[in-house]
Amino acid sequence: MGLYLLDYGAGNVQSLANTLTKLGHGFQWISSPADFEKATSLIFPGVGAFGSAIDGLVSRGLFEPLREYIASGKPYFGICIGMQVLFRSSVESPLSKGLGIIPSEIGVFSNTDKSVPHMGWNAVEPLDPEEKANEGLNPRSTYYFVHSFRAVYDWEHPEVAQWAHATTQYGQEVFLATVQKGNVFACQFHPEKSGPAGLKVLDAWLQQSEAERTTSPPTPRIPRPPKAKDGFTKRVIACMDVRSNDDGDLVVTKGDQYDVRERSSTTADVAGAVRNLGKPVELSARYYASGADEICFMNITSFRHSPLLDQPMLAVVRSAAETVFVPLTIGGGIKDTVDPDGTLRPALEVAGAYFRAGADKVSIATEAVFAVEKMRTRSSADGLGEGDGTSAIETIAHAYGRQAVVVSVDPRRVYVVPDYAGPYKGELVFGKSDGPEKERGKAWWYQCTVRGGREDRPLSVVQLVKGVEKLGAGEVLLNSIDRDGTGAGYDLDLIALVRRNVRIPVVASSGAGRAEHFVEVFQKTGVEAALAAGIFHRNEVGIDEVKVALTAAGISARTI
Ligand code: 1PR
Repeated sequence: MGLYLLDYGAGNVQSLANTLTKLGHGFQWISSPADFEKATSLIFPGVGAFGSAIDGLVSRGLFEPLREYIASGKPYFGICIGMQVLFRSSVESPLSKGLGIIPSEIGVFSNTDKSVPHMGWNAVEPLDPEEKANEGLNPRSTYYFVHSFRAVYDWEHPEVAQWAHATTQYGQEVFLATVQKGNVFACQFHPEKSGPAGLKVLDAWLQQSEAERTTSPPTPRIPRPPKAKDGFTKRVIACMDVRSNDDGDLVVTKGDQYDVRERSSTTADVAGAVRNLGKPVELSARYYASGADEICFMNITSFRHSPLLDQPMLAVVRSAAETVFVPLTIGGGIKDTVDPDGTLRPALEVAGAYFRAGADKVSIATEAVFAVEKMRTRSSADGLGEGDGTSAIETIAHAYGRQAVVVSVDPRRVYVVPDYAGPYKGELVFGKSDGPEKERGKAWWYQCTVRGGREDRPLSVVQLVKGVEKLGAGEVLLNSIDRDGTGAGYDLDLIALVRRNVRIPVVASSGAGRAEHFVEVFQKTGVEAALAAGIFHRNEVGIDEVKVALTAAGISARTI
């Protein structure tokens, strides 16, 4: 008897388990249909794509028992897809039928006025602030959302409006952030990834007695028009490049233009030891406490052979996820690998291992370049080529949803004469006459590299990002080898070029040296997020200082 969690075998459910442990609530997993009988409260942390969630429930024989559990009036808390499955259907997977408890359909965000997926921290506005059961929500807080599909708030449709509990605005669209009726409460955001504010939502529900969790709202709810409130914030991300040092310890390191070894003081061209800036799990806890909106770990020696069984980064993610309740991205080595016994581990399985360890997104660099090169050999009307369904991007996005797939880009400038007439002519950026000396009178394009900048490829950054967007990536993490570790500020030309060419969110990276650089990149390029490494590791600028600078400049940022 007691609290059960439902896992249908996809995505990061470990984070919810960690959150409940942190809050001091015991739980068990639903492992067979019979467990629904024993459950007196149920949380369903659905992640991934609507269709794979439904297929996962059906193939495990859990779909009907779940519907019966909810119909029996016992308390239910759904998260993300755990909310969407309550609906009749979703345009994401037209052939899959939902539970049909809420008589409406999940639609898709328009990307004409904003990037999609809706990825980041946004405000949640309870429709009736007086309602007793507002489930720990604070209209002054923000919560972490990551989804492309949403339930529109149709307040003139009474059968749906009676479920509406709180709304969120993204661009011009107002959608259901939470639904509640009788024994059912569900949220589109991830409380387990929404820092202290999210933990409060889960705790508020769990602190109620089981009888209180089944209390109906005033019936019928009074339909209310949506409240206009754009509470979407810009994200500030801390990134850790992780590798073994020469003693074999896993450390956070940091390069200058991707070179992570100290320069010998006597002979400048002799490479010294790998720079050691701290331990990954400890640093991630520090960044969480100081307000990082997301945390990334990059395994920067993944170009070496790295079998899944012998992957120390899995342990790093597992430990970090025990104390860090904001999204975690893991990059490096998301590719087909071979175990020492010869067993092939496809990229999908590698990614799955990271999701089960506690990662929310995986980041793919080298394999993304190869996938786009391959797709460009298959002709298509849009000139981008066609995927064949086998790339890491396609297989992972299909199973876990595109929001779980980030493509990390490692471009380098290639300077050319201004009247260059080569294949990248249409993508040239021209140096300003008052710009840095080496740029004056020159033009350049951005070339893709693989294996951490060790190899140049015949592909431009524009070709790459357009290609990965088509293959199914949900976000671009845009580094710059020229700016990495320099503290000279972000490469605004590069970032604006990429922002113009895709509709998915873009994370600016490489070169941040001061809090003002974050203000500048948000004001001048319109990206959704900015990432830094060195200045945070060396304690030169705090994440809290960056947030203060953003707020002072009128840019929305999450405060804790
Ligand atoms: O190719 O899919 O296995 O992924 C490898 C990943 O490791 C890629 O995302 C690649 O960017 C990263 N990587 C590989 N080698 C290095 C290196 O530094 N030698 N790190 C490396 C890339 C860039 C960012 C850094 C920002 C901000 N480092 O991670 O955090 O540039 O730094 P700053 O704020 O200090 O300027 P695959």
